[in-house]
Amino acid sequence: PPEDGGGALVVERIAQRVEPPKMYQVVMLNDDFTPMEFVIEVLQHFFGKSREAATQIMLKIHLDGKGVCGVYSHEIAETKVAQVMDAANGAGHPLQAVSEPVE
Ligand code: NFA
Repeated sequence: PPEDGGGALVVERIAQRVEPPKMYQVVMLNDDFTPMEFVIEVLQHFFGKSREAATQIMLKIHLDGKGVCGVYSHEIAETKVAQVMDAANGAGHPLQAVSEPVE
């Protein structure tokens, strides 16, 4: 009969490295037409921001040209972008959002 090397129990140890999930930031772009109030409401509704935090982010986008609204897994980030674009489209505003990998 075949020998197993003498051990009744063979323990195999597998070293496994798991990468942290890649994260994506949702970035909103400034434009000259979307009302500030609309941007604040989008940030509160879809990104869970307080009125105060939403106002700061909106002003950052207004002054710098763009700003990060939040950081999420790929699927959630894509959903946020679609929600922003749908809301903006529905209201007739040109507001744009994109998602990009962090780092
Ligand atoms: N720049 C827009 C305005 O002056 C406000 C705005 C802020 C638009 C952030 C888009 C993003 N009405």
